[in-house]
Amino acid sequence: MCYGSKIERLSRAAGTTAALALGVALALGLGRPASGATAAHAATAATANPALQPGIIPQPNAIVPQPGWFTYDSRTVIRVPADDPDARSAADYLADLLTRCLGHAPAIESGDANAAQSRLARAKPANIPPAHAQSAITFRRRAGLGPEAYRLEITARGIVISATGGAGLFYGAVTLWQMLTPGSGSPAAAAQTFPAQTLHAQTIRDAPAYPWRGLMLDSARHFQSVTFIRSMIDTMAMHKLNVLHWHLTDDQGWRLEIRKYPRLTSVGAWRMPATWPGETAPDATAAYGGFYTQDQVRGIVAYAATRHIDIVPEIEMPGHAQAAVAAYPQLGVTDAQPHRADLAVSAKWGVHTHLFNVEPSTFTFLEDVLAEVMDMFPSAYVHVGGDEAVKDEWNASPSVRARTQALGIQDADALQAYFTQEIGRYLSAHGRRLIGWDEILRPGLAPDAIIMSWRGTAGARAAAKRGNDTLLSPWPPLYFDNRQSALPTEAPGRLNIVSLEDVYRFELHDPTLSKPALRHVLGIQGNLWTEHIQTDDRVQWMAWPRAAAVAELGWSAASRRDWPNFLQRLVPLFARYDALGIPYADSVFAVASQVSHGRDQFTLALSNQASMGEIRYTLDGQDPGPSSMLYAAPLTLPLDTEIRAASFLESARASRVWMQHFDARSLARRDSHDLELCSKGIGLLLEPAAGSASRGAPLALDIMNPCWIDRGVDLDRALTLTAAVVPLPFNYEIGTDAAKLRVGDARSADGELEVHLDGCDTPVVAMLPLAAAARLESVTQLPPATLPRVAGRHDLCFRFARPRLDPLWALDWIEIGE
Ligand code: TNX
Repeated sequence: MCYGSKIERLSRAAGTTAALALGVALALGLGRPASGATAAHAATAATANPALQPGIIPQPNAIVPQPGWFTYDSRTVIRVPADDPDARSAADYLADLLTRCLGHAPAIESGDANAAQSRLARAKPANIPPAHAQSAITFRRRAGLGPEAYRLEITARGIVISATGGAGLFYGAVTLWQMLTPGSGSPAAAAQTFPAQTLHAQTIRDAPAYPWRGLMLDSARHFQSVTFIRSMIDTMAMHKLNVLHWHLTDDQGWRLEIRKYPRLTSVGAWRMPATWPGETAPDATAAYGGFYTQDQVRGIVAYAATRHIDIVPEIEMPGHAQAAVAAYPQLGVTDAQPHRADLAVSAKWGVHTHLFNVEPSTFTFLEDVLAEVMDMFPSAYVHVGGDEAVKDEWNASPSVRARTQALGIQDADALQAYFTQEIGRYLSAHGRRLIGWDEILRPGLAPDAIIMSWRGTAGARAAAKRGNDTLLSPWPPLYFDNRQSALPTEAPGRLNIVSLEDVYRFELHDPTLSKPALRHVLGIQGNLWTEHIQTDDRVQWMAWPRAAAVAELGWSAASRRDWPNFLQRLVPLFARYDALGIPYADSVFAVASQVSHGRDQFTLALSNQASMGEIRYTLDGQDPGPSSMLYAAPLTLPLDTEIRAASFLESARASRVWMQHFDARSLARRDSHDLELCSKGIGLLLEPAAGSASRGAPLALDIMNPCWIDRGVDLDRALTLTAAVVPLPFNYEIGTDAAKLRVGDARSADGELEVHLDGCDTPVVAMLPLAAAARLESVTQLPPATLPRVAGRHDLCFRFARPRLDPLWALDWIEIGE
């Protein structure tokens, strides 16, 4: 129902909107009075069936149905008090969203809204005010609510959004926008039904459970545009998320202009792409990077403030400092063994050993940096990282050891605690609070320091018990660099699956904590690490809707959270995303297929991750609609069939259309997603060089052991194996684990793809030399090999025998045919 840029939505069946709009309206008891429903009946329907309440995310904490209906139409106006810029800004925001979704902007009248409202309140029901006065959305202040709380009162006479704080007014606007866009359907259908929005009278009393509802964005590993950061802020605001934790520095890039130290960005913001030995070395123009100027940052911070989002900057120390040390080598541990002459901004992922040193001059540098950071970011908090600071260099350095001794400090871990305390003191003296990853939780930590718990929730528990404030962002459920499903449509990232449901079911409440300790839990945050997330669109795909689940965890009381109900509310959320052009993952409702095939036909089982709603399909090349064939049981179909399918919830399409053509060739091909990985070392979904981003599904592999298994292959006939492979740079810091990897077992200079029968340590039954692909950067089909004839079905294991660690080989697909 929202107007947006996406043509895709126009293809939705025209009937869908009407059916959904009607279905929702009736189920909600939101139909017009003429429908015959009594107010009392409608009220019971709404309370008795919470699953059918309007698609508000996060779920409000109290909704009380009232008698009557309010009609929102082209005469509706928005009223704001004359001298209340927050109310004006909330009204503008509401008007903008409604314009984009309903094609109509209510006029905003500025005046003494409080007085107008009390006149309205005095009017007796019989003495109905003139039509234009009936249809007003009024923003006004009300004393005594929390800073983010709001009240939304819908009566036949008008809508009043009241709050004590500006954020509350804004959140009331967000809720009302969602209530006015409850369906899903095409913009054309919305235009037909407008003006005809009827809302049941009700009172919403709402306030967040936690003050910190955050999203962390890593702009260091991959850089996102200023425009994108602003759009991310917009989307966060639509979910009542209120903290953007901005990860601005890391080993692979320093992204923030610091005027006193220009090399941090002239050097630290750029890195050469990873290559493998033998790959053509790129020239300097291939450098990857970018940074945010101070002016851009101030603009972003001010913009976020209008959306009631606090931006908390993160400057990593003492580890994850390679880019800074590359820019200013004197900040590093120059006398560590072996001395690193190769300092450049790293293009490798993983944990690096470069740490800041602990000289007074380095603290001066860090304080200078933080002074400029505090000048750009008015937030009460500064995040100083502290994670994964491996102490190899500190332990190996005579000068660091000498300084440690001089300070009377016991060991390298205690030295990091000292480091954090020094920086914390500096921040406190400037009125800011230090936040760090849970590694900073050490004896002597200042009581006002905040622990961000990422290695599970133990850090949060310990911090809260100790009396330190804490935030929950544990791996894996709140790590959005993990994929969301096993579907080949997922973006590159980590192979581990963190589904929407995994996020939603994350339990923030720790029953082992006492009441006073619980008060130290400030909230929750999803973390978007971007090692493998190269583009802005993919950042969004990884974030939404999982960050919508975070929003609900952080906002709604535990008693208001309900997974099936959340799924119902997701359908209109997806429609809003579509309309506003926000890329998102439909993985929870996307159609998944399982195929088995015979000679002339194949059998197809369909499902969705949510196991909810209906799957409807077509075989005639048309996109499925709510009255297309209903999938009930596995389908047996002839070869050369194209099938399209989608999930539907109450007649509304809940997923994108899945489409697949099945013929002998496609059925013979299995890609890395269809195969099983031999091990679970470091599972990633990767793509070849950045330029090949448009190829099909990313490559699924364990970088510690590139090896795949195809189960139950019928080898009764003489069969040929074709495989497509690609070399990838091994750009991972894995420390001493590198020595454990199996390499150097190749028979030729470039290595081979080996095929083993029923196991991976059995003798090789076929071998495909890699020479044909070894000097290319793209996916290459190798010359075919013949498989042995063996009776019955067998497992085939595919593994790469390679002379060196680098390049790392990935299998894109195999084809087994006659
Ligand atoms: C660990 S979580 C890190 C990050 C990585 C992330 C995902 C944390 C505090 N540190 O540096 O990006 O894993 O790979």
